[in-house]
Amino acid sequence: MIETSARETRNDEDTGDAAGTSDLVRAALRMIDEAESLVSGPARPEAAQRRDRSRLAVLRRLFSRPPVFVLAGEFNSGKSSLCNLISGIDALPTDFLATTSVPTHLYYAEVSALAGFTHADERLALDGVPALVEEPLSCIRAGFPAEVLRRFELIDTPGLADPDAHDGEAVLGRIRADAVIWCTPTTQAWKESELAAWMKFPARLRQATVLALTFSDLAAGESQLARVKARLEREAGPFRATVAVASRPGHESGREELMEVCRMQAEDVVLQRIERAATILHRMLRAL
Ligand SMILES: Nc1nc2c(ncn2[C@@H]2O[C@H](COP(=O)(O)OP(=O)(O)OP(=O)(O)O)[C@@H](O)[C@H]2O)c(=O)[nH]1
Ligand SMILES: [Mg+2]
Repeated sequence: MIETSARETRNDEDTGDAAGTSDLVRAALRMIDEAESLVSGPARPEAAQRRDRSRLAVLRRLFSRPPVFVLAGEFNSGKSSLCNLISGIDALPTDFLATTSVPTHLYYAEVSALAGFTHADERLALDGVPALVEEPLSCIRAGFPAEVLRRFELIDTPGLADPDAHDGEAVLGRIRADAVIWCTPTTQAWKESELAAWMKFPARLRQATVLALTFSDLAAGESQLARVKARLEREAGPFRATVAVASRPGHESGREELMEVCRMQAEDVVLQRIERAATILHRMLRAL
């Protein structure tokens, strides 16, 4: 069952400030529309028009979805709990035993929608995110009316170094994302094995990584937390930011700071998309 909770009310604060980014996206889409009318001039050969229109359709798709953050880290590092905290919905099972076994993509939908996809891309209806996936699913897609998911989507992943042998690293390699939230537990932060796994990400994703120091409620006071954070900022990364968070119900903290950093990272992704679109449009229109 998908449970909604008091956390949902927190989404209110996430609604208003998406305007900056969506203004940019709207402007980019207008630019693409204008380019379409220019490339569709009657004097141009039909084949050239078709080719340019299909390129413009690819560009439009670039702006049809918000940036995607993948939550990565070792097993039991608090990834699913953090997904729930960010989205404000207790969508994902979190337990020392409820191991995430397939990537779960959370996106905005006006009405909640949940589906599993097999490796042959067959769609299976689900009535909740299962704690243990028995069908041979390759991923789960879960839509929720959580405003924050309009600004960026989240993919929860199987943990790395899992003794139950979910091949987390292979799964991570197949995921298409724009940015990373790497979860590392405060009490055992940033092990060699994490560094090794993170280094396998392409540079583009390493540069777009936010390090979430999870389980910060278990730190022995603020000073230990500050020490761990300072050590990581000095010795690990470089990351976009290092943010201490706690997702334990009733002891949550750090969500606002994490959201702010993720919003800025998501805006950077949108700006990069606009730059890419502008370069392609410029080339296309110069050739007219
Ligand atoms: N005290 C505390 N417990 C947490 C926190 N985050 C998660 N937990 C607990 O730690 C356990 C594991 O959390 P999950 O969110 O399932 O961890 P995960 O990384 O998704 O685990 P896998 O899917 O197995 O890789 C659960 O019992 C959570 O309730 C936190 O910030 N503080
Ligand atoms: Mg999990």
